[in-house]
Amino acid sequence: MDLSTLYQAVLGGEVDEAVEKAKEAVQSGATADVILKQALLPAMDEVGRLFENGEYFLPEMLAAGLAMKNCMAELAPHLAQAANVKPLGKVVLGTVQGDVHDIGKNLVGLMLQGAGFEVTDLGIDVPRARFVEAATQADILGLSGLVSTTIPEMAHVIKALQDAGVRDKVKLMVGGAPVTQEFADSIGADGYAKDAAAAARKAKQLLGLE
Ligand code: B1M
Repeated sequence: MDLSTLYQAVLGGEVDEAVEKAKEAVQSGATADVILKQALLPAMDEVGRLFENGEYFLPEMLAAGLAMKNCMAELAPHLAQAANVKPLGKVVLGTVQGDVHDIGKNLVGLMLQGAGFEVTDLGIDVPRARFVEAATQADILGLSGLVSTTIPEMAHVIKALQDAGVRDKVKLMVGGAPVTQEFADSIGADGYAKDAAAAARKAKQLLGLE
């Protein structure tokens, strides 16, 4: 299956065209994994590159992001088919305060669901108090951040958990493009995952299931 037209449609922010191509790709038998790896993720990387070079501006990045999100909605049922009936554990996910990126977080959520976790998504720009509130109902708290100026908020969330006396009740996983293992260690997170597949593996490890 030639996925280059899907790639081009996402890159160009042509939402309807992209969704159409994503549907065609699914119908032709391409797996969600292949569609992501060969078309959608490379398109987002290219958008980032063009933005960095000043060839794309916010509206183009927004349109491409929207196209990507709509395509992911087509893939979601294929990514989130959990094999287990009883959830492996509860994960609460959110993008930290000040940050509105959610495509990667949503993908992480889908992969976690696919791996058998129950996932609650708090959305974007989540105030630390919301994470603290959620901590008592979760086995794992997952923080996502995409901008280097917003990821320090992750340390503030940990401090807020400590201040509320609930830090030890929950495992904390962090991720997002500027996040590294070193950063995760430096703020005292329990785990870091580079991508959505790694996040599902890390969640199992954190709960001693792997
Ligand atoms: Co923005 N943006 N953006 N953006 N954006 C980036 C991140 C940037 C790298 C682009 C660039 O300059 N090359 C850059 C950040 C630079 C930096 O600080 N290092 C940037 C910037 C600067 C900005 C603004 C500040 C621009 C402005 O206003 N001047 C602004 C920020 C607004 C804010 O948050 N306050 C902004 C806005 C936007 C849009 C709204 C237009 C849109 C977001 C739409 C949306 O998310 N709904 C957008 C987009 C689309 C991007 C790029 C192009 C694509 C991001 C994406 O979805 N990638 C991005 C460039 C890039 O990434 N190459 C860029 C695909 C996604 C699947 O990958 O999100 O990395 P990712 O998620 C991965 C992993 O990181 C990991 O797993 C995911 C799946 O494999 N992961 C986790 C993520 N969360 C995890 C959590 C985990 C574990 C793993 O555990 C809990």
